[in-house]
Amino acid sequence: MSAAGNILALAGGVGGAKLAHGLAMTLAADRLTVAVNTGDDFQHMGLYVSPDLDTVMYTLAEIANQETGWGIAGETWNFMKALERIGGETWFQLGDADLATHAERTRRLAAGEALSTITAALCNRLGIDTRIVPMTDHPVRTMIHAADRATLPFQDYFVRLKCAPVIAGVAFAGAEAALPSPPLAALIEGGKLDAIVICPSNPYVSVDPILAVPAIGAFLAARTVPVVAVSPIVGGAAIKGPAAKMMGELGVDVSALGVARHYQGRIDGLIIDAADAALAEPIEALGMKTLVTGTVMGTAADKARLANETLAFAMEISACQERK
Ligand code: FO1
Repeated sequence: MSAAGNILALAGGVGGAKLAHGLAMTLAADRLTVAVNTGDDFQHMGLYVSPDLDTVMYTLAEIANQETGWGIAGETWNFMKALERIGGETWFQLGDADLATHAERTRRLAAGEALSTITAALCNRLGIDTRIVPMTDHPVRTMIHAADRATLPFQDYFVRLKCAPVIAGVAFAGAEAALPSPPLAALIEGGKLDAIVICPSNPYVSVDPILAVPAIGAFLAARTVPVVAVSPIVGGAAIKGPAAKMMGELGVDVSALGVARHYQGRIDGLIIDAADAALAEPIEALGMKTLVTGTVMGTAADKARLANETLAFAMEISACQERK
C-alpha cells in the first residue's frame, strides 16, 4: 500500500472522532472516508438528531465543544432557557448553534434528501474536505436491553438515565434491512481500499452498529485488506463514555484483551496503550498483531502521531500478508 493509501475509518463518538481527525490531518482528502455510526440517531422534539455524525463533523471542522464532547464550542443556550421557561423537555441539551444543524438536517430529510447527501452538503459548508458518510441512509437504532428487562432507546439510556441501568444486551433495530450509504457502498465495492481503521470508539454501541449493517460486516469478514483497531480501553478504563461500565456488566474483561476478544476474527491488528503492554502477548495469542504506543489523544499532535502509527501498522500487516 502506498504511504497514503485509500483508507476507510469506522468511527463513533469522541474517541473515534479524534482519530478520524488525526487521519484527516495525515491523509489527502481523496484518500480517506470516515463511516460514522448512526445507531445513536433519534427524533427529539420533532428534530432528527445524529450525534456521532455531528461529533465527527464538528471535530474535523475544529468547532467541536471540548468540554462536553458533543455540540459546538462557545455554545449559547438561549433556546434551552426559553424551553425551560415554558416547561419543555430539557434532559437533552440543544445548544443554539447546534440547533441549526438539527433544524437544517430535519428540513432536508423532510424534503426527501438522503442522510448521506445532507451530510456531504453540511461538511462542504463547514469547510471539511474529508468524506464523512453515515454508515447507512436507512434507520438503524441502538436499543439497550437493561437487566431489569426494560428496552431503552440509546439516548434514553445514555443521556436521560445517565448510563445508570445495568446493561444485559444491545440490539440494532433495523440493521438487518439496512444497506451501506451509497458513498460507502461505492468505496467497499470499488476494490481500491488499502486498509480499514476501527477508531477508538465504544465497541458495543459505536462500532458494532456499523458492523451490524450486513454488507459492511460481510465486507470485513471477507476482507482482503488489513483491518486494524485502536483499543478504546486503556489501563482497564475508558477514556470517555460507558464502555468500561458496559463491559463489566456484560461480563467481559474490562481491558484491551477484552476488546481484542470482542473483535477477534474481524481484525488483523490491535493498537494498545503503553499502559497495557503486558497484554500484547495474550492478545497476539488470539491471532492478531499488536502495536504498543501512546493511544491517549490530548493534542492535535497526538492525533496525527497516532494516525501515522496506525497507518504504518496497517501497511506492515499488509506487507506481511502479501509475503504469505
Ligand atoms: N450528551 C449528554 O450527556 N447530554 C446532553 O444533553 C447531550 C446533548 C446532545 C445534543 C446533540 C448531540 O449531537 C449530542 C448530545 N449529547 C448529549 C451526546 C450524545 O448523547 C452522544 O454524543 C452520543 O449519542 C454518544 O456518543
